Amino acid sequence: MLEVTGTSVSNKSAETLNVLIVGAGFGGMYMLQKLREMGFRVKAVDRAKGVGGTWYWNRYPGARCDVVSLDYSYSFSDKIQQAWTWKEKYAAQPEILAYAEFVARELDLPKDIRFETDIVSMNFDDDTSCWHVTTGAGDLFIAQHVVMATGCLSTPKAPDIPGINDFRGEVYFTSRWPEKPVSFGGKNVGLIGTGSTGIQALPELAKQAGRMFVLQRTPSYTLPARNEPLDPGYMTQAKQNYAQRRAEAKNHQAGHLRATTDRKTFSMDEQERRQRFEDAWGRGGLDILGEFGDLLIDDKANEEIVRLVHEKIDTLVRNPETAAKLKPRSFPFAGRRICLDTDFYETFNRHNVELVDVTADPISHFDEKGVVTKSRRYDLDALVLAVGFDAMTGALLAIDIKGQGGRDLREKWASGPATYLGIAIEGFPNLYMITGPGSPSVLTNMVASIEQHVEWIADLLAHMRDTGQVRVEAEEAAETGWVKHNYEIAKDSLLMKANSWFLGANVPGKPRVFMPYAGGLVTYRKICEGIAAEGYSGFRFTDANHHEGGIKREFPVSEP
Ligand code: N01
Repeated sequence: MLEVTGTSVSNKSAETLNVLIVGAGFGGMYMLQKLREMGFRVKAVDRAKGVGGTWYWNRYPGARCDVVSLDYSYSFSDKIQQAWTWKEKYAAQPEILAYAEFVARELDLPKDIRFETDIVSMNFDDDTSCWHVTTGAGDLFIAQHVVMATGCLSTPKAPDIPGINDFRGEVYFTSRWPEKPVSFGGKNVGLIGTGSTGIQALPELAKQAGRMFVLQRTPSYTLPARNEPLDPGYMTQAKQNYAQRRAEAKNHQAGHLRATTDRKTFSMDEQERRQRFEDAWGRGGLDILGEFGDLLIDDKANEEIVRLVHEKIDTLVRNPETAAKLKPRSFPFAGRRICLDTDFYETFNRHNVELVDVTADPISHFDEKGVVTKSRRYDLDALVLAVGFDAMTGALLAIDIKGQGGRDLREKWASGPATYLGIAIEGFPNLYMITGPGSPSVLTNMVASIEQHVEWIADLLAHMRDTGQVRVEAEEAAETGWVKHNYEIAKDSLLMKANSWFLGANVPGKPRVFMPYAGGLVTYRKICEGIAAEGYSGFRFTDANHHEGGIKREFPVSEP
């Protein structure tokens, strides 16, 4: 039997690759296409039965992207962007999954993806500078490089609620929603979680449920999406102007088109300011952020937008007690990720919906029939859990990753993730992350960030091939500097003033470290380009001739 450091693998022969990609969501799909085009022998694996990542798993009713579909799509292929026609301003999950499947078919990706394959361990072999990667079924890949396209929000958070396993009714995780439609007709349904996911799911669940109990611990700030069908004429015109649209999006720190301004909130009188807020609220989406440039910087300006949201809740929700409970007060607007909704507040006017404030009346436990709070019990037929994710590090640390000299990633990151650019990790050579912690990722349009990372990693691998390098690793000083830079940028921002998943605060015991890079995608891209132009400063390379193991490893091109 073939033995891999600490892990026994089956005696099936190992598959040898230049690059293994873990994950076949938007990141893994593009990485696969890019490296295949460059002639690398590359494969991707994914635990799902198909492509799409987030959009494969999060099939809950109401799931929708809150970046406009024209921007939340690949820009790397004009053929693809011309061939695909979006139906809605903000695409719903089925449409985005259909898009991912369309791209996969167009590029013939599935032939190089092994689905229903979990990676459980990865060991770096110092002698050969290769990764030995083991699947849950005991199969082995030996790859010189591994790209982790494992997603930022892909590992569901465990619901830390006493007795939840005693509940005998139906239980659904929004992040692992069944493929077959679920019927809640006439049932008593409980919903836990009022972040982006719960806010999207509630209006759809409430339409079906007999009674709907929303167990809210912390209210979120949500803005009306004002989603609408995309007029075919508009779509045709948008396709004609795609190149310009993509170029403009590239110049935006968030990676998608959004109005920006230097105008200050208090540069105009109350009435004028109010009119601007009203107009932006009416247009929907994140337009409101383009009205004043200091809303997310200046505390007093931020209080103005908080006041607006509170007043809107009072207008939209008929029951004043319910309205009061729905008002976020414990953190600034955008301290946590802003949500976009369709009829979230209006749903509380339905006769079958009840808001339960589980901060005021905490959940004591679940029993087999339902949930018991300090003062009441709620018998339930079904429970929907929209409790979030072990974000950014969860999927990476779920795998037992041992780097150079057997260094353990879980130990290295015990007090929080440390990376260089959110792409590489000191002590873990030839390993790359797409949208890893320390990169703009979740603070931007994910597809834009993914494309930037895929292209940068591809260039790095091309550079290695061209210069005969077999090994690349981040230098310790570079990584320490990047971690410090990340902290300096985030430390005074509103993002530090809320217990958010950005900080790991939603997972008990997780270190409190602000994980994404808050300096913006344009700035970040320039830094990455500068580093590449300097011959990849902060990275140490080893060429084939100086490799300690003395190997001469080449990058064979794949067979036609
Ligand atoms: O998760 P969350 P999410 N008892 O962590 C509650 C992306 N996304 O899945 O705040 C009671 O935001 C928790 O309460 P609290 C987007 O980036 C994108 O909604 O901890 N409640 C909170 O209300 C988003 O930010 C789209 O007090 C418990 C909720 O569960 C990210 O995914 C759509 C609890 C979790 O909110 C995560 O959003 C949807 C407990 N024990 C999501 N444990 C797009 O449109 C947790 N909660 C692209």
